[in-house]
Formats: sequence, C-alpha cells, structure tokens
Amino acid sequence: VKVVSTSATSATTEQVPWFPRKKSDLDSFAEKVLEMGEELDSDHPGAKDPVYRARRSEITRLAKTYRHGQPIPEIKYAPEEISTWGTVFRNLTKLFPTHACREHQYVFPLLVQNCGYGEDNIPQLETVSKFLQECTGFTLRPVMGLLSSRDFLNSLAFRVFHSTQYIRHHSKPFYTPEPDVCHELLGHAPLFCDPDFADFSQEIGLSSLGASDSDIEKLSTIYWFTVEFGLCRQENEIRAYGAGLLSSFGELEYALTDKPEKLSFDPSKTSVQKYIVTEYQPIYFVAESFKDAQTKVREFAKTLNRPFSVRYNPYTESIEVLDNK
Ligand code: HBI
Ligand code: FE
Repeated sequence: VKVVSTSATSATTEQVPWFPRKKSDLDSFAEKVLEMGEELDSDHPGAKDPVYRARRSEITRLAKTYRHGQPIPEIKYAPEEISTWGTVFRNLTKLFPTHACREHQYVFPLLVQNCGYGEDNIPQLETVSKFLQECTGFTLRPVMGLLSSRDFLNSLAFRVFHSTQYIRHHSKPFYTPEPDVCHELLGHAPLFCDPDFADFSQEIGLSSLGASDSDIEKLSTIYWFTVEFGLCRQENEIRAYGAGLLSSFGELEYALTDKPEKLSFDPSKTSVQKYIVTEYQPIYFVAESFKDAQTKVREFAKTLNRPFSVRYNPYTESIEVLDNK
C-alpha cells in the first residue's frame, strides 16, 4: 500500500494509505487487476477454450485503456454470447417477481424500456451507465476483472461502479467464478438506480478512503453481506437485493427458504462474520431499509481508526478531507 500524508488537513500529520481524491484518479486502477484479467484459472469453465480466451482478451484490452470521461466502448456480442445471456435472463426474470426487492422490481421494466434489456439483447454498458447517471449519479466504468478490495471500494466513494463487460463461458450458463456482464447488469445495475441504495453504497466507499488494511477487510465483509448477498425486510416478507443473489437462479431461490440462517444487519457483527465464496451462504443479513443500513454504516465508520473524515463534492467530483472525525 502506498502511503501519503493527508496534507490537506492541518492538524493531521499521520500517514494513511493513498486514496483517490478526484474521479480521474480512478484511471490508475485500470491495469491493477488481481487475477483472471488476462489469465484464467485452471478451474474456469473457459480456461481450455482458446476462442473464449481470445474473445475475453479482446474485451478486457478495451477496459485496460479506458480513461475517465470517455464513452464506454460498444461491444458487438456474438450470437453464442447473446444466447448465454438469454438463458440467464429467462430464468432469473421468472424469479424476480417473487424474490427480488421492490426497488429492483420497480426499475427492471424501465431498464427494458430504456436500456435494451431483453432476452435477445445484451445491453451496452454505456447505455446503462447513462441511465444510472440520470437516476442517481452512479456511473459504470469498464474493468478487466477483479480489483483489490481497496480500489474497488474506493471507487464507490465517487459513485463509480467497476463493471466487467465479457460474459461467462457458454458451457455453464448458471455458473461463473467471477463477475461477468450478466452479474453486473442483472444483479448490480438495477439497484444503483435507487437513490437510497446509491447513498448506502457511496457510504461504504467513503468509509474505505484511506482506511487501514484491517478496516478495508471489515468494509469488504459488509459489502459482501449487503451489496452482494443482502436480504431486506419488505412488508413482512424477506426479499433479495444483493447482486450475487439476483444474478444466481439457484442461490436466489435457496436464500429465501428457511435453510440458511438470517440475522439482522448490524455492521459491528456483519463486518467480522466469516464467509465462503465457493458455496451458497449459510448465513445472510437482513436490512430494514437502505436508509437504515446507510445510517448504521455511517455510525460504524466513526468507530474505525481513521484520523479524519471525508466528504464528496459532487460539483468538483472530488473528495474533501476534514480534520474532525
Ligand atoms: N472487483 N471488478 C471487481 N468486481 C467486484 O465485484 C469486486 C472487485 N474486487 C473486490 C470485490 N469485488 C469484493 O470482494 C470486495 O472485496 C469489495
Ligand atoms: Fe458483484
């Protein structure tokens, strides 16, 4: 971790991990992907398919050279890719009416109308990004693959969501070991249209700026149990809002049964809950509302050891560092 002084503040001279101060600083993350950006793990369904690998490289190369302010390159998806999307789309949309939270259900038809969501079309990130911008000011930014938790969370402070643009391998339409365009557009994008969810996500991002490694770990865990696998209470029912659930036919169904344990979302407990990434979750956390979750994260952030607080200035698209906590 690079370390800099928070020189914008007078009283604070402590050294804190570097963090982006303006939106264009996110450009420095473009080439720092953790794994699978260019190479695929041996257990990846596409690892032994040279055609798939070449296609992926073609798409990730564009993400690598993308810079802030540019339009997101259009991808002409091949019939086989569209067919994979269609399979995922058809199955998930069957479950949404009974399993997705109200915010997801509200916006999904609007994405169909305005952004080309449909069984026969993979929407373009640029189209979706513009729509999100109009809803909540969130934008998408193409990414080669997994970023470090720190970089990924930091970008949420700017209302920027890093999104992959390639699709999972056609041999396993219901499985992907990493984010892909189905996960981003069917799971994540609809929620970023909701103002309270957008505020909640940005709150996690703001808390992560200049945070210690152990606090990043806690915030990542909160992110995991909310933005990825969160459940919420709505009119005496439990519904899903986490993108990992909303983009997985099997786990979405399972999560609302009485098999897994369901605990109330409480950052001090949620942030230290152990989890597995390779199987369905044995435990989920239930939020009362996105507003309530945001307030709880903000209170929790005050308990982290960071000698300053931050504020996002939307006019300059930059972070202001404040002396007081
Ligand atoms: N990078 N591109 C990308 N997409 C994610 O969803 C993602 C990431 N890096 C880390 C991460 N998610 C989470 O596991 C948390 O650590 C934030
Ligand atoms: Fe995700």
